[in-house]
This record gives sequence, C-alpha cells and structure tokens, in this order.
Amino acid sequence: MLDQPFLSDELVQKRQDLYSRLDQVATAPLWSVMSKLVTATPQPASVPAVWSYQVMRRLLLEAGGLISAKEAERRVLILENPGIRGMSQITQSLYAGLQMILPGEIAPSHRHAASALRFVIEGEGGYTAVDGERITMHPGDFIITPSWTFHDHGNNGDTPVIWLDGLDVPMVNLFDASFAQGYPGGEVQALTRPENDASARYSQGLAPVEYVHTSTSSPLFHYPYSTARAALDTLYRNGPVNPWHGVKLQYINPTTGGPAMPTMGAFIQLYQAGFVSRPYRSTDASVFCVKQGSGVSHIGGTLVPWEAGDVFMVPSWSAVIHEVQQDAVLFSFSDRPAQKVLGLWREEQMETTL
Ligand code: 1HN
Repeated sequence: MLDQPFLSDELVQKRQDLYSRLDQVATAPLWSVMSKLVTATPQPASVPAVWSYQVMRRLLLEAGGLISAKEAERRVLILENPGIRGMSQITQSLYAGLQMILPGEIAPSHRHAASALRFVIEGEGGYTAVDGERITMHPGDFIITPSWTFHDHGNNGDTPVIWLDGLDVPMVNLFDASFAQGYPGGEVQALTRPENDASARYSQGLAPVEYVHTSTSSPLFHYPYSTARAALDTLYRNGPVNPWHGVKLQYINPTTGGPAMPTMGAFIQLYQAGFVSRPYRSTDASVFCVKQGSGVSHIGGTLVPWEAGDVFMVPSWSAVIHEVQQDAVLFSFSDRPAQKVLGLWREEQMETTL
C-alpha cells in the first residue's frame, strides 16, 4: 500500500467534520471503505466446515419426535456456516439443510421463487412431486425443484427418509425477488403425469418432437443414482482419471447441455482409495455430501475428515485437496452457473501437492 502522507491536526479535524456531515445526509466517503469493497481476491466470511451425519441423524430423529412434518411444513435442520451464523446460509449465496420425513408423513405442497435441489442420503419409500409428477426417491438420487414449481414430499415406506436440501434463497433475497405460495388445492398437488414420464420424454437422448425449450431449468427433474454411478464406474475403468477431480460429472439439462438450473450446479465424482487430489480452487464455494467412502480434505489449511452421509463445505477460492481413504463418491453443488453467466467464475488447478 502507499505510504500514509503526514496529516496535520487541522486536516484530521476538518476531515472528521466533513465525514460527520456526510453521515447526516446518508453519504459516505468511498476512499475510507474502498479496499474493503473491492478486494484483490475473494475474502469469504464463511469458513470450512463439516456436519457429521451420525450427529445430524440423531438430532433429526429427536426433532421427529417433537414436531411433525405437517406442523413444521418442512422438518429441516439448517446447516449454518460457522463464519456467518444466524443467516441460514452455508455459503454467501446458498442455503443447505437436512430434511427428514417419517413414514406416513406429508410435507404439504407449495412453490417459491427460490430453486431447490435434493440429494437423498437415507431411506426407501420417500417420494417427491414436482409440477404434476411424483417420483420415488432412492439414496444417491439427485432431484431438482425449479423456481416456481409446486412441490410436496411424502414417505410411503416404513423407515425415515433423509436428504440434503440446497436452495438459492440467499441469491433470491439478495435481489429482493422472493415470492412464495401454498398449493391452492390442498396438501398434495394433483398429479397430471405418471411416474417417470419426464424421464421417458427427456433422458434418453430423445425429446418429444413438439418440445420447445423455454424454461430456464431442465424438464428432467430426477437423476437416479443408479445411472450416475454406472457412468462413474465405466469412466473410471476407461480413464483417464483427472488429477484434480478424479472422475467428475455434472448434472445437465439434457435439452441444452447446460446446467439443470440457472443458479445452482451439481456434480458427482468418484475417487479411488489412496487418491490424493492436486489442489484446486474456484470462486464457487461448494457444498459436498459424501455418498460413500471416507477421507480427509485439506481446505485452505483446515483438515476436514469425512465419511458417508457427512456434509462439508469449501469456501470460495480456498484451495482444496481431497485425501481419499476408502473408495469415495462425492456429490456437490455450488452457484457456478450463476457466476458463469455473470462472467465472474474463475478456477485454478494448482500443481503443488501435499
Ligand atoms: C423448501 O421449500 C424445502 O420444499 C426445503 O423441501 C427447504 C428451505 C427454505 C425455503 C424453502 C422443501 C427449504 C424450503
């Protein structure tokens, strides 16, 4: 920084006087805040963090005995980044939470401007309905709920169903663009198409001849784990394995090749036991959910151990190295599509390793 010039007492006094009069007319001098506003590199307030699934699962089950899904509307434990507590944010731009539905429960239908994504962690027999179609959820499935689509959940099985929710709520609220409403026709939305209709229409490298791409989100909203896992396994066998990402796939809108939703992108990757990834950083802070395996991630110098079901986050521009102990499958999501379309996204694949 530049050397500070000598300031006479008189000048200091006059500046203070000006600043207090500026303050009275809702004004402030840029020169006293500029270096805080425009930083040379990202300076996230959020910090590396991990939520143990064993701990969170117990707390969810306890909550399940104290409040119903109906009373809560959504029975969710919000994952609050320790660096920005009280904001319902896991990163500067994203919300994350763990949701549980007990057998027989219903989470009533509603819609909102915020887009949501889900990654199923545990349980069979859960379903979610999006825009007139209901799909059965299985562990590892990725499901999207695009902006302003009605959605409700239920559990026809006999064990709890638990998943990770990701929403772009902080982004929507940054723009003061939040709208929400309950479904006008009762708790459960009317079903207008049978299960797997969207999958047949859009996920086979085919699309209805009359299909016109108009929505900003994917018409395919359910991405089963079985499909993703088979692709990861085949690509791992075929190689090459990326030194930073292992074998990593992005969830796409099959009608455009772009991300499934405009604000949030999601990924799934496979690393074999013993793999130590090269350090990587990008401007999109990422939320990871461990589908299987175990390891330790070095996140900007913080050691974060993880195992199946755990959720951990990597702040913007923090270099991350994944040290994999048992064969691992990691789901992740971030605001990458939003940053890309705004021309903000940067990444760096670094060479040095541990
Ligand atoms: C929401 O609608 C769901 O539909 C989950 O499952 C979490 C967090 C904030 C706002 C809306 C859901 C949510 C949410």
